[in-house]
Amino acid sequence: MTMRHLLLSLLLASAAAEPAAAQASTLSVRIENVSKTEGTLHLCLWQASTDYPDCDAGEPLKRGALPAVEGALFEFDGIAPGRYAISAYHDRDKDGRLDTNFVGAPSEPVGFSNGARIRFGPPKFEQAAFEWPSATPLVIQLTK
Ligand SMILES: [Ca+2]
Repeated sequence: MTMRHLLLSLLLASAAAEPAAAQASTLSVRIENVSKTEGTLHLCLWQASTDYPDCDAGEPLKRGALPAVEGALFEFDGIAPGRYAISAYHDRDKDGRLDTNFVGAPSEPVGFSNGARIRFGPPKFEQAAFEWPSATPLVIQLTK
């Protein structure tokens, strides 16, 4: 074995020994179009799930909450590379859930990653999905 081959073998061995978690990074997402600075912003980070985007009753990978303020930045720590989607809502009355009207449509502002929107129902995971790490900053626009 030549020195060059030995070095290459060592490099490959160390790369293979590297745990996948070492590539995990902090996923930052900015919430825009927050119309009122009262209440709480709720965020859910999902991997492919049929529960998407039900942040209250579903089982997301991670959840987060922070005070409602325009441009609020939330960070999900230790996110491995992969395909994800985020759902968010503004809990204006601070009752800890997304209020809905008589036809089941949200009566509090909601937002989805990838610019997905409600059209005759909530977006599917695939419509809101993005690849992490992302080359562009993640921004969610709330809409009522
Ligand atoms: Ca609420």
